[in-house]
Amino acid sequence: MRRYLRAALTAFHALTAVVIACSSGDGGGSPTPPDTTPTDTTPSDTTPTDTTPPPAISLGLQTVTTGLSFPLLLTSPPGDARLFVVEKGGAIRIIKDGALLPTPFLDLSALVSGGNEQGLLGLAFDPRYASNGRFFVDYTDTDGNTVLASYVVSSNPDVADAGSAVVRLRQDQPFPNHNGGQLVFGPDGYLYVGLGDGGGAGDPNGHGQDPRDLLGSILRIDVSGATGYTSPATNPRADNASWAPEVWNIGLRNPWRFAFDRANGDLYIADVGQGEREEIDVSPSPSGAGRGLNYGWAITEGSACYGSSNCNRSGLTDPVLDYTHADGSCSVTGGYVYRGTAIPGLAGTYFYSDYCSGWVRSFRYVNGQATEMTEWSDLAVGGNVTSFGEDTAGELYILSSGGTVYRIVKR
Ligand SMILES: [Ca+2]
Repeated sequence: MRRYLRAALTAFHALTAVVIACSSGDGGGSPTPPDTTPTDTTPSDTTPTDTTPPPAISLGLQTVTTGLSFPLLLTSPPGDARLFVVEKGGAIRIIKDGALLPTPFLDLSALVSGGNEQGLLGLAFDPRYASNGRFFVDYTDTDGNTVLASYVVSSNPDVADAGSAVVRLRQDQPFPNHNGGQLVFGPDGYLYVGLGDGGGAGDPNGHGQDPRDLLGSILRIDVSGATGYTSPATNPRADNASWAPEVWNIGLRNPWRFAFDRANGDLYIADVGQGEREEIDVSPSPSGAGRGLNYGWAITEGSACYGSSNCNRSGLTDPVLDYTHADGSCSVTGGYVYRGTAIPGLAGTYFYSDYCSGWVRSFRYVNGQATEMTEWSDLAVGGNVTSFGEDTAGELYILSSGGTVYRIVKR
């Protein structure tokens, strides 16, 4: 069953978040409610501006595996049929020929911290993984700081070499929350790294708007060497010396998943809001795929001024879509643009969710607008949605905090 989003927005979801890996809550190791800063601007949820009906497709969930511990990410090396699933506690698990392998591909549980928004948060396989066996992880270490490290596979293709760690980048985290953690290789071969604003409520240190530091940004770095990284000369610093060499864009609070449309290179970012609004940003490839953009935080939260009825929006890029917490939503979970082959009618459709509400929605980005905004009631997992996944064929998955991986299928 599918329905237009306008009607769906009236539904109330009473789910309550307790442990949120990506939330607007500002607690550390214990469950805390989201901090709410009052604002006197309450524009309504973004509503469809295009009435094109969504595709006449019925979708459903196919259970791939159960019993995982707080899965946060699913990905695959290029051309590899296996599914690699990141568990928050530090393990990377493999689903091979439909079966969850008992031995983790890699277990970093001794290295990671365990606060609500901490742990093993990101995984990306080198585009040349088939030949170099290299992959990258992002986690918060036992001191709560972000570590980006590379590893290589062992002689057993289902087990990584745990002794092969090369730390590429470290970032101090002033607070336990808002650690970002997404790692994605862009179509240009560079590694994109998501970092939140460093945490606390309302960005107390102003990292979101500061291009000189790495927090509140997506970074773009070259990790093709055996150690360290370099910053591409084509990064925004080329135009503005005040920007740190690594920084690709600024004004993000906690990008809980971003992805490139594998067909055209458009960048989709889901940025978690403070206490009022969740947003999706789409930055087309022909316009630079987010290069040098300022997504607004903490001047704006979603489409509204943050903490004020007025703000200076000069130079800010507004989201293509935002939604409020009115229905019990709390924290956006960004997904992927469907580019698989099993459901051709979904081509170009971007899926996303909300951690607390658990609904699954989609839109198609056309001419700068979100169109065909749809809520897919048959894709609701009945719990918290931590993340989406994309396999090498472009098929999409939904991950629940309860430990189940679902594949989106046609019914
Ligand atoms: Ca924003």
